[in-house]
Amino acid sequence: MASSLPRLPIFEAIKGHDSNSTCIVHSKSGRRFTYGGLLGDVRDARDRLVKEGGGGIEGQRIAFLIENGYDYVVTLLSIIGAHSIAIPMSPAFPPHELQYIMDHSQASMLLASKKFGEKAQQVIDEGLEGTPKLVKVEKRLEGNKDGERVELEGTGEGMGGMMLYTSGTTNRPKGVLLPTSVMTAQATPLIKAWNYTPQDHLLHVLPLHHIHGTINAILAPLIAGSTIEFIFPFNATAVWSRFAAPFLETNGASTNGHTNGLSNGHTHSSPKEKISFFTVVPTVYNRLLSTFSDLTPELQDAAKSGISPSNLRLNISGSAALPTPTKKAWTDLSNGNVILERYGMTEVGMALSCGLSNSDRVDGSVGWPLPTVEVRLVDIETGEIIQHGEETDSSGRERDGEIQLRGPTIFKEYWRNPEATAKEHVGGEDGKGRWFKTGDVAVRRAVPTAGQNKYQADWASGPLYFIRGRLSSDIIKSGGEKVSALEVERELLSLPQIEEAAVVAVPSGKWGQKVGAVVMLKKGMEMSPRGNGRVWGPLDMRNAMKSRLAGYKIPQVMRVVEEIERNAMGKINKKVLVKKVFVDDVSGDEV
Ligand code: MLC
Repeated sequence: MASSLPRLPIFEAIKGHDSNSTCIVHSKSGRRFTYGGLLGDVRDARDRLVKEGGGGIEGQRIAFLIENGYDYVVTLLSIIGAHSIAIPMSPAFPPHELQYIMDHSQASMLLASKKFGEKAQQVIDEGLEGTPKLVKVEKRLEGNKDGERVELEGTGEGMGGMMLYTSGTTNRPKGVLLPTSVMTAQATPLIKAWNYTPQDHLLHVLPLHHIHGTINAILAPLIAGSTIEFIFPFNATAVWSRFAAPFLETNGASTNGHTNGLSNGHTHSSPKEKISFFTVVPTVYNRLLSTFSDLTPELQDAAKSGISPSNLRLNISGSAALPTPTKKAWTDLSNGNVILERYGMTEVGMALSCGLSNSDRVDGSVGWPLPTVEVRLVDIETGEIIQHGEETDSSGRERDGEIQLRGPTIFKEYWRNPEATAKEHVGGEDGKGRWFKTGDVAVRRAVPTAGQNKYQADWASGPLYFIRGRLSSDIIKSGGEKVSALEVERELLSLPQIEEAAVVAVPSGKWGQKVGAVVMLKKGMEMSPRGNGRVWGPLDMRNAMKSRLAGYKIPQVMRVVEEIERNAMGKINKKVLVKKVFVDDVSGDEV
């Protein structure tokens, strides 16, 4: 059996780390895995994959459903190690959505842990277009003992990578292909910008089918040699307890007072290292802030120490705009820890980030272009490139521009969708390559107190970027999840009760935005099938959508109207519609 892995930067980095240092911790069980064992496990898993695939599986798409933890990391890396394309899927999605991903990607295998074996079987049973092989992934209770013997060979790059499905301005999610070279290019600037080191201990609470949870919070820390500790699903009390753990008087035991005696005879004590790195979405900060007062006074004190700047060295927020009151409340609670904001997207990884020094974590700003990322703003009114120094118009107003990006961090293509790939890019007139059109709008503004730390961060200087919104009102960001209004409309229209539907972003304190639906019912279908003489309403809609869409995509609010207004072109003005129809909901769930 082959004993080598390809010479990819991620494997070179892992091989270079202290083999005894911890790469992964499972927070709940206290189970730990070292860098030394990781490569051996990746190699063995890769060998098994190749065998299951019957030989050359280079370039093949391999989907997987595995819980957050060591087995997920080994699986992801083993697929890359086979030069195949890894498709991490969300176990929270209904089979219907997973089936779409399997079919669209033409995946040749579906790997599943024991926990998600049944779900994987359901996906296969849905009747897929192809005949992917279902492969069971055994749980690893400890790391490989043979890790240091793994050799790296060859030139590395091949046809492998990762593909993430993301919603946008089309009615079906798109597969964003990130070759291994792009994955590395996305991860390495973060190590420089955020100074990831082997001393960092990251608390990981995010889903693992997104760029935030994978590139920022797995690949970058692994390349840097940091420790990643998983708690999933996110649970505010568990996270508070974990921040507090190193600072509780009753040390030497877990926060609930005991160690975990495991059935296999191993005893793992609850992790006690202080958390130095935390990267999440605004909704998670909101949840933590709103649950803090439920903690006991002892836990509150310890948790406050845990998130104070001298312990939690870096708290990052991204994937959606961070409300200033949330940022401020966190700074107050943590005794001065300022949340760092950055801007990214599945297609580009991270593009802009504030700097490490507190004066560079500017309110409302997502900072500067990260190393290697080229950014330009294209005036949304005139179509001109906004040159440096021309950030305001003749009347002194700031010019809104679409963010366009290029460089080694940009994705290769939308899978099997050359039209969308072409549509979202614009040619580079200077011959240096095309630009990706993000669809996000920003202004550039100098802030005299920021960007003065060149010795620390040469990239964090000059005017900063401030996000203003999106070009398309068909993209909704709810709790850091991106939702395509068109995709939800498509599913609503498949219901026998619905004649017309418009899906809109309803402002929400809890989620940033929540998904709202305005619908017209079909004549004769106005009554709920559940009887009681009730009119078909939001509960019926949510029930009907459960098997079709992931929970966060299902409209949280719905209004039935007699008519949905359209302009002469037949288009719905969603900005007007949402104000008119959801007027009461605008601040309905402020935290
Ligand atoms: C869950 N629910 C949501 C939701 N998440 N509703 C709206 N928006 C969301 N984001 C619903 C569920 O369907 C469920 O409904 C109810 O809320 C409770 O669900 P839960 O499973 O208990 O989830 P919860 O703990 O509430 O999750 C909240 C969350 C999660 C914030 C922890 O949404 C999350 O992890 N978001 C992060 C997503 C992320 O990683 N984004 C990065 C994308 S990458 P019901 O009806 O069943 O009760 C990207 C690029 C970049 O954007 O720059 O980073």
